[in-house]
Amino acid sequence: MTRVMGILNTTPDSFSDGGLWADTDRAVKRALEMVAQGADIIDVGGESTRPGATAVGVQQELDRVLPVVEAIVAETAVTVSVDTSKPEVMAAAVAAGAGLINDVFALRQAGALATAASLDVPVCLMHMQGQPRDMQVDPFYADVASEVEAFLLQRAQACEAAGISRAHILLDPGFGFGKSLQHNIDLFRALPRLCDGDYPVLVGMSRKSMLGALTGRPVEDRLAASVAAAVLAARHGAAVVRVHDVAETVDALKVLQALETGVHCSR
Ligand code: 7PM
Repeated sequence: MTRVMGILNTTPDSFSDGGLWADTDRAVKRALEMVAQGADIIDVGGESTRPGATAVGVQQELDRVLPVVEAIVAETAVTVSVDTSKPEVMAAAVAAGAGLINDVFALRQAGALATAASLDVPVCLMHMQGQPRDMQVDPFYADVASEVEAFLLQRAQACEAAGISRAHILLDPGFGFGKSLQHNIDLFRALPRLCDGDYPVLVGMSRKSMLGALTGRPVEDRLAASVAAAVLAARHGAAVVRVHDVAETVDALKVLQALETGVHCSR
């Protein structure tokens, strides 16, 4: 079955001022809740790489991410993913027990590729056109599916040349990262081909603006749209879906699995 990666935000809660400890405690509780709901991977991010986010310094990202990674690893057997582009954060998070590096820059930042290769954990390579600050200004492709695939295969080659084993590479088309609504749709429809290649594919569409554009709903009302997208991505061959709503996605994937294969888990 397609595995579920739960998204964990470690940015400070703007409504409370309990400081780093309170933010860490809240994030760890949310991670444990997603594990109980069936998440296979918890993606811990310090927001430095989010589109439109203000850049976060290395120390600040370490302060947010490391205590959370340490606590999740101490309390569960779940795979912890670190969502970062900074080599210092990759190294420290893996030393703290993280088992996957999720980099929206696909290890293109200085030092990232060599550091990731030295850490011997799987890596997720995501496609993005441009930089988070300006990527949605005027995205252009002659053929989005072919260009994204070519980029991802080129980054996978660079990883293998740096010593990362083929079995440790995941590819991600990067929905919403330098793509118009039509680009995202065209890319999604090409998923069966991408997923049929040599690498497992991760798909992240949860609550994204393309789902807002398709449904007319604000971000807090995109649950049904997100679950529908996750199910169809799984149907197209995605190995992992990255989601906010773990319980609902796990239910939907169980139904897909049972109705498609005839095999159901009796409980
Ligand atoms: C604002 C806009 C905040 C967009 C957060 C986001 C992906 C990712 C993100 C993805 C992988 C979000 C995005 N998206 N990593 N990180 N794939 N591998 O919606 O699609 O979570 S940040």
